[in-house]
Amino acid sequence: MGRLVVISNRTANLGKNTQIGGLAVGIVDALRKQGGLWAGWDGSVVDDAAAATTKIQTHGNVTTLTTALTSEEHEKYYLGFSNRVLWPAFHYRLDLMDYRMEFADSYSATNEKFAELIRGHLRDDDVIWVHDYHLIPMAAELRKRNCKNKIGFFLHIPFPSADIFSAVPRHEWLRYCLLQFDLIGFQTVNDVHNFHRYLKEHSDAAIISPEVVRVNDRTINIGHFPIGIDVQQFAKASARTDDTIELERMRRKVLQRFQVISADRLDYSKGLPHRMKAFRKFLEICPEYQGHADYLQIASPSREDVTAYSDIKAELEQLAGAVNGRFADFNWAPIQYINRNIPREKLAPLFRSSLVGLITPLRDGMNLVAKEYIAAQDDKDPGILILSKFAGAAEELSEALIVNPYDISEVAGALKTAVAMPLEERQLRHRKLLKRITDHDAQWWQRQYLQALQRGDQHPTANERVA
Ligand code: GDG
Repeated sequence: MGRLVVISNRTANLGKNTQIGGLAVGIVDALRKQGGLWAGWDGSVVDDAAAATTKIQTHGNVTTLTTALTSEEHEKYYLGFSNRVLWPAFHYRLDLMDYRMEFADSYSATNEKFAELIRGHLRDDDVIWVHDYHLIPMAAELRKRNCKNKIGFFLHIPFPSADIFSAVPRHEWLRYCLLQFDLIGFQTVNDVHNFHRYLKEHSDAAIISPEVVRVNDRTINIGHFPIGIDVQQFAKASARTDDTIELERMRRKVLQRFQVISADRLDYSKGLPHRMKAFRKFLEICPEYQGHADYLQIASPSREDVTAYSDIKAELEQLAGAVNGRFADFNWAPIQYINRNIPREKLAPLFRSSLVGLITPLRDGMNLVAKEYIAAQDDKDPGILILSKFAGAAEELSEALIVNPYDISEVAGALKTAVAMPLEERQLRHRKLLKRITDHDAQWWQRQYLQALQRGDQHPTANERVA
């Protein structure tokens, strides 16, 4: 078997003592097993192309190949086409899409630059796995450079409905690029359906089966591969004692209080204002919980150079202030809002000490926080997950309280149900959820994907795979 080559917008730091989290877990695991190369942007921005040096670092059997973006690429490829066009559109926010021709041109040119850099490091038997919406043209660019390797793509964010995707300027070109991959992996069955429907309505691709599409002389495999987490690692981290969190937990116990927790990147797709309004509604309809319910919202800063992100930040600050102003007492404030990145080793025990995980994005490819919240629970006294039906995770996590995040009253009602839920019911739901995320963890995800990519045409049906 050849090496695995992963290409993603950012790479993780593989140096010693770094805590790897989120989607990097599965990727690192696959790279270490198979040995290989991880290529992407090093996170730095330089004034001009001459200053963008390539860095090659080796950690055991994994090499990272990274380079800088120029300020123009950062502005147009990264903030522009990736995060002002594709991100909002794929999250159903055409109103926030800000298309400019130079964004698309830079997106294409930057993919070309990465392909050119990576091509020189490829071997004939490498298997290439490209990640996410920043790099849709990567296979097309590599094919232009005579690369005949198996190339797979995995989309971490939702694939929107056909109408929405067809509203993205240059969607025909994006479709052409997607169809240069050998395997296109999505998070959910719903994403696969959306992609099929788009192909049926907007292309002459022949849909041979739910998993196989043919265009001209190319056969492309399609599948859904719900991403998972490292359940054991997260559970272990959650059980570690953290003095300040433990003290807070005991204080709440004495005062008969409980905590509701949310942790997200501060992104408009995560539905944070709707969530705060739902918590406010909960305090209105259940006045008996005033003085007893603590809502902790951790919102780590994200893409602050994009206007839509600074707008949502201001909206949240205003909302948290208004709710606290209305309900707080001298010894209690309902909302604790943290707009900072919290160390990973604190997140897990915070999840464990919270009675409710309130995860209600307006749209999300998967949502790893929902799975992390489950992994962190104490099975003797587990908390309850309230989950948006528009998170990809809702397809798997049906024992959560599934809600429509746009319906503030429904979410407030789910909070009421959650906090009053008997222990036996919480345990029953938790057992089922924990089993599901353990069966479908990060390793399972990368194995399923890579097996499908390596097998080519004959990969099993989605139902067989998930069974
Ligand atoms: C994209 C897709 C898909 C959050 N706050 C802090 C922190 N986090 C960590 C969480 C989790 C990760 O960041 C967020 O992952 P999500 O999946 O929830 O969301 P996105 O960042 O939008 O990820 C998403 C994912 O890709 C994977 O395919 O599920 O749908 O949008 O791991 O714990 N980590 C630390 N401090 C924080 O304050 N350390």
